[in-house]
Amino acid sequence: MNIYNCWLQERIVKNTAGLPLEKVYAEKGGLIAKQAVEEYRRGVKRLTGITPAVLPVKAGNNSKIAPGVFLGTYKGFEKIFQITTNSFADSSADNFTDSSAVSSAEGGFYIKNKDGNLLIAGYDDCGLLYGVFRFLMQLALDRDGPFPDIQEEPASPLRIINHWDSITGLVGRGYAGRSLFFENNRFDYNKERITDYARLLASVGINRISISNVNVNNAEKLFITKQYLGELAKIAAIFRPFGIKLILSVSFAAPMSVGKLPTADPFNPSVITWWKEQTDLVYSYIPDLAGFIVKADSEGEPGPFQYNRTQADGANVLARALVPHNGTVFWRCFVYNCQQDWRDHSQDRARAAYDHFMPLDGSFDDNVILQIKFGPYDFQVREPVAPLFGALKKTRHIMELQITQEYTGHQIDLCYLPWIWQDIIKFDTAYGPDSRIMDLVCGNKDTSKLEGFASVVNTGRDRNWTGHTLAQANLFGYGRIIWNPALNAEEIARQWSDLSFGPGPAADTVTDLLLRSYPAFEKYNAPFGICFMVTPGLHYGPNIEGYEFDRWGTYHRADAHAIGIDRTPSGTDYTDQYAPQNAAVFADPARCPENVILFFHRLRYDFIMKNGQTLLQNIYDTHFEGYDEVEAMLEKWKSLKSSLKEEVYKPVLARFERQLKNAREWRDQVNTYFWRKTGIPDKRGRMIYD
Ligand code: GCW
Repeated sequence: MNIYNCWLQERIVKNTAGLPLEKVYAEKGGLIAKQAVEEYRRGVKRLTGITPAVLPVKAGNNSKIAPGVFLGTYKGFEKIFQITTNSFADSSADNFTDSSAVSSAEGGFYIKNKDGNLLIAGYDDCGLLYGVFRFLMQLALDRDGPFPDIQEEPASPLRIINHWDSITGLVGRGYAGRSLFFENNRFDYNKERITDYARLLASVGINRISISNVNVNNAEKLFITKQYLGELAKIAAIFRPFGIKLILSVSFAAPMSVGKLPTADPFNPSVITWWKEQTDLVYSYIPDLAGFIVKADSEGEPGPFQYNRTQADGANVLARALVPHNGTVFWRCFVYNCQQDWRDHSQDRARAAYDHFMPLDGSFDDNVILQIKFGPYDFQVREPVAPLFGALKKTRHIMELQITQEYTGHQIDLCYLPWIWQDIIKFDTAYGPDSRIMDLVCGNKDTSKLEGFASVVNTGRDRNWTGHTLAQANLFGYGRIIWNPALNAEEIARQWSDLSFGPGPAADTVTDLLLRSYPAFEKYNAPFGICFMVTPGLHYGPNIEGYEFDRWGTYHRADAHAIGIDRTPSGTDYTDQYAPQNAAVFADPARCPENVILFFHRLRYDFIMKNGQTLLQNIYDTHFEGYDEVEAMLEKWKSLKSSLKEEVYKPVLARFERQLKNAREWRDQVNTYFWRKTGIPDKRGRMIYD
């Protein structure tokens, strides 16, 4: 494994299917289609050593020419090979006016064996690009036997990466070195590296990217001005051939901070005009910009509340400026009171997103997309799925995930995230039939407004991109699972390990480690969905009462007898934000899933759980087990010493060693905390410190 190449390793494979790889016949196409041909050429060279000859496809009879691989579009191949693509969605995508509203047919492709040739066809140019990457993935997996026919369409039209990078070079919640794009208060990047990044992202289907933080600081506010637009246009140009469009983070108060107006009130005519003119300017530099992302009225960022306007009023003023350019506003729903008083039990932060946004369903313009964190809090190790999903009927929206391991071990601890994403994606919102997140995202866009996913990414300037080399699996897994939510975490782990290490015993071991990592992490972390027992600010390592008397609204309120917040009708009634069936399940401790039971209930420590043991004993047990698991994982990694290159083996070893220390702190601090509170010993007499 070469740590830089991630899942696009150079490795000679067998081509047992005997594919005619040497000749590639390419239909004439645009920028992205040309990139697809280039990716075919590079990929085949990387996997076979062959440099294919690129020849044009000729209309009419191709039977006389030497067999080869044909790259083109459904339409083209319909004529040449009489392949009908009825099974695919029709071209109704053309009816969409908004650049971010794509039908799921867009990006679709098929790979088909035909008379000794292999055809790779896209519904559109992006589809061809994805088809080529899918073909290369299959080739790299090096399976025996004939090459399979494959046909895919992305489940999620929007597959977005958000960077939280700052122009200073610092990456917000970044654990893989400095920014790939910025350093020292300016754009500073290696073009070749950004091209490689675009390739990596496109190879797993990413089609939108924002490169700077949603907290828009001073210099970043000027990204929408002439001072920086030229630089941004250059970045957009690197991503463009890979089918990835730029999204720009903007500040709601830009009319003041940038435009020097006395107000940013969305109803003020000069504010409306300012946004229009500024947006026109932005698009004169980047005509295919996907739109703006906005964090408003959240953790100190300005927003419409200041002017007694609603979130919809705020979003719509930007949306209207974007309409002439087919642009979209991605409006985040992370709106909550971060100045709470811990003494006040009447407020519940978990309710915030739904309370703010549900009453506005239907008030947002068509080119506004709400971006909603997957859970009601903030990317915790385990949270229930946020109740806006399934409930929103008239407003386009996407789900926000976090690949960067802010609360899940800082890319020091191994924590394979598709494990939890598959739970989220399979969650049934219980609004009628076919109402799991995966059904909603795949559903008819007239009835389901869930259009995809955005995720805060885990990459930086570290040579291996992700700090922890095995955290590459999370970036890969994000792309794969949102492309096809029917894939399970296990298949994805296997694919990633085989692609990265080459199929074989090392890949088997790595797959096993990935799959064990999330359950282990969850066990030694905050128990049963209680959330926020992390070190404040840093968010690595335990601090059981770190947020307990603070302003952030994330309390567990443990005393000598009980822990948790009653979010049922007898408490804050958060459960009522869910569809009735789910509300009933969550509100009933006997039926509530145990991995989130402490999110919904205040329970006594002697509450008996499904395994017949008390809650307290379960807390003790999981924390001992979590630590033991990490110990076993470390040993397992050591077994790979002789089969891996040092640059792969050693840094991961060092991380496992740090993880073990971290797991020990978690185990002992959590166990001691509850032992001190309750005075009830561990039934099995293991060591709990006083
Ligand atoms: O998770 C929290 C982070 C902040 C972040 C915020 C957000 C960009 O601690 O660093 O700010 O969420 O999502 O807006």
